[in-house]
Amino acid sequence: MTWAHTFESSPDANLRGTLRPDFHWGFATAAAQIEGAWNKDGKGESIWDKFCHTRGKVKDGSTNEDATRAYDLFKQDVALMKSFGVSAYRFSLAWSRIIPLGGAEDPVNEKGVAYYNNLIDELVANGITPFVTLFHWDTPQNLEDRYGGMLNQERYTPDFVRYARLCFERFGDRVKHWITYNEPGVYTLAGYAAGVHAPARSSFRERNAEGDSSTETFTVAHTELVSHAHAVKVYREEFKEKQGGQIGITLHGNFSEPWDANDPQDVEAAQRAREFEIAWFADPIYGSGDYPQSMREQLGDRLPSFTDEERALVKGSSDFYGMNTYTTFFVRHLDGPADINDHLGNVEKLDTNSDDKSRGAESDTYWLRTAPEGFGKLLRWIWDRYHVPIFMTENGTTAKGEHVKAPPPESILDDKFRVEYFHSYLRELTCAVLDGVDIRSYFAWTFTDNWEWAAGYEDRFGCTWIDFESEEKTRYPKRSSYFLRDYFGHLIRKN
Ligand code: GBH
Repeated sequence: MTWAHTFESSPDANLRGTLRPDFHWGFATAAAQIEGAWNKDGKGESIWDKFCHTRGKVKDGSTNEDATRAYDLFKQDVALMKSFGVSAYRFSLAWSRIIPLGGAEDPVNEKGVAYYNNLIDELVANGITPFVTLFHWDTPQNLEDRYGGMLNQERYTPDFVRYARLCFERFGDRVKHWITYNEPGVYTLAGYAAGVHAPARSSFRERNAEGDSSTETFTVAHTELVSHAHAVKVYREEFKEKQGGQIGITLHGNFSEPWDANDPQDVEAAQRAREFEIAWFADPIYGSGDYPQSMREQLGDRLPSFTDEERALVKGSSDFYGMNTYTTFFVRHLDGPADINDHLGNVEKLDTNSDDKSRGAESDTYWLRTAPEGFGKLLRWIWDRYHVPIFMTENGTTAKGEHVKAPPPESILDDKFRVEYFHSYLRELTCAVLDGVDIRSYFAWTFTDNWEWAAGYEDRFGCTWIDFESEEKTRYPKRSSYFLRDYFGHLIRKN
């Protein structure tokens, strides 16, 4: 089943050709969520392999041993993407597939390198531009065991830099768009503050045997920023000139709206929430060169300080702003001093505001609601504060009712809810472009249903439905794939 959409006699007619001819669109994925082959061809263990093999950690008890089998089926996947008319594909490399033990002195796994070479070649042969993320949360387990992973900035940084350099060397002749880290904030908040993601550390002993949410969270963030900057320095000094690519980081951030827009304390709280979530990483890179004042005030010495050398290295260390965003929350200020384990800026996150207005239609994921207006505001907030080109690197949704037995009926594949989500968000994106915001890509999250981390196979974010019961992980495109094809066909200017 395929679908075609036209926009000529719709309110979208006048948006035709609004996006630049070299605007990239496609899908984004992450290695640990799709590849499978978790221990095949020499791949080493990652912290997510360990996490999902630990009883009680993943909601449905599943592992990512097979996932969507993208490792085996990449040619089929590239062909499917091509049929959707994408111009680009954003995927991540599994560090422990390339360097099984992870460290700077550890051996390279040539079979792992070959897999990514084949994938990149297949993309290029099909006219699809690869956008490569070095790190999407899957730290080699051995580095965790050896010295505590990112808690040890001094030992971790050279290991990450060697991995990055190897990737530039081996893939940089064809890869011109590099992303160092995916969502460094989510990695540390979920892994070290809440303890619900790998490596599963926090102050909460009912959940995690070790950790300190009030300090480790910020230590790990600091390591991510500094190691990112070192990798970028290597790229700029040793590769950029001959390879001619760009390099940056992708930050996660939802928009925060005040619960009561007439209460100055809530207005301030919303700004503070954006700073804790976004400016935490973005100010050091694109702004003041230091953590936001609001964070320093609340966290004191628990927030690390940049040495002069680190500050100079981090500031300006991203050629673009990689943006992942999904939804909007209402936030209300809390009275009294912040909890020691607070990471939100002493606010409460709510689904409705003081007028009982909902933040948006419910998806199949508790935190995610369709909230396009906040997306439009977020784009302008980032543009006004940092003024760097924005690459949208993730955006998408789950939809209720997609847990059915294969083959999925047409009513399920006709995913109106997801189509409406994309349509409303892309209209906001286009309006922001018309207002002068420099936006250069859009990657939908995600290509196919996949292994959604600690939520297992329960959250289906794909624009293609997957039969996880079948040996071949049979792919069934949903209508949203064709909607994106047709809508971008309308929005992107043809020279
Ligand atoms: C992205 O992260 C990831 O990059 C991707 O791998 C993942 O599959 C995708 O989103 C979909 O989840 O504090 O209770 O409000 C998005 C990360 C997930 C971060 C939810 C904030 C907190 C929920 N977000 N999370 S809550």
